[in-house]
Amino acid sequence: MNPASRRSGYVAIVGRPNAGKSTLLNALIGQKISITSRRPQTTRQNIAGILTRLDAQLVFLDTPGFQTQYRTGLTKAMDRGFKQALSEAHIVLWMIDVTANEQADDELFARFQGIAPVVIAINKIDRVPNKNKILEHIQSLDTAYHPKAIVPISATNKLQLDTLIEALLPLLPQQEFLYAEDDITTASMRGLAAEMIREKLFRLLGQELPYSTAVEIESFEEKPLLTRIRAVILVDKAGQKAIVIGKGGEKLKEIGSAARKDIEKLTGSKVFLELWVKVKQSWADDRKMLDRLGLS
Ligand SMILES: Nc1nc2c(ncn2[C@@H]2O[C@H](COP(=O)(O)OP(=O)(O)OP(=O)(O)O)[C@@H](O)[C@H]2O)c(=O)[nH]1
Ligand SMILES: [Mg+2]
Repeated sequence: MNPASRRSGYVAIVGRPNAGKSTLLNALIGQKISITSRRPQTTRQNIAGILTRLDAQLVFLDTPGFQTQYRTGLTKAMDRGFKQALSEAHIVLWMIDVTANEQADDELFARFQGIAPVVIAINKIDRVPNKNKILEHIQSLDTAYHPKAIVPISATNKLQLDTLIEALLPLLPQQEFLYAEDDITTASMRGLAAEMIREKLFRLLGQELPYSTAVEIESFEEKPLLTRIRAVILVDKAGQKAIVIGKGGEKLKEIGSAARKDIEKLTGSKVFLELWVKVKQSWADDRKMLDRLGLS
């Protein structure tokens, strides 16, 4: 392929919390690099997933779900991540959950209108047996927002992902690839490990507790046969520490073992994961702590 005819660029995946943005990123890349859960606001920072084809490279930026209530330093940092991705975007990929009550979203659209071409992906179509309903959504979104394309997809079932990629390709600028052809992400293994642990907190802890937690990697030692990781789970209050540890340490064991399996897939080596729980009051408003977590 003549490099002069190559296309490449950034595609910011934006949408309301829980639309399926991170699930889509993983499906497109074919590997789990971004964490997902049934809870809204799982993603806290942008993560890039790189898809390289013979003549094109798409760099997808998964972003924190768009919200309007910014109370803590953490949620403000999440909004900055969203803005940062939009400032880099050559294309905005707007994901809409077809099962959500509100389809029209002028408030979100106003944030990226006019900055880059917009493609809408209507996600979770596997949950809508009535295809006419999907057609109606497409029509009303088309009339309201005039995007370059609207593609109904299912990120979990990997439906219509090729059609989505085909809709994005002609919108990329003609330029040399931005990353090496075999790169799949810009995130470090250390950062990904922290995220895999955080995902288990979102999936295995009840109620509001996951929102009070963060994960910091204290040490990360990568050897050919074994990766040794020591990580700290931060909680906001003393009472939460006991819940994360669980009776006889069972909960922490469950979290550690599930996270270890994911990290082993990423590193391709055996992983020894040591987990600790520490109380760090108001960490979500502590600038230094957010810095250390890469969230500022
Ligand atoms: N049925 C169905 N569920 C889906 C699909 N895509 C995502 N989900 C589910 O929707 C939930 C949210 O998915 P995420 O990928 O974490 O959503 P997100 O948009 O990244 O959410 P935030 O990071 O919180 O903004 C998870 O339980 C996914 O399994 C889909 O195509 N069909
Ligand atoms: Mg997400």
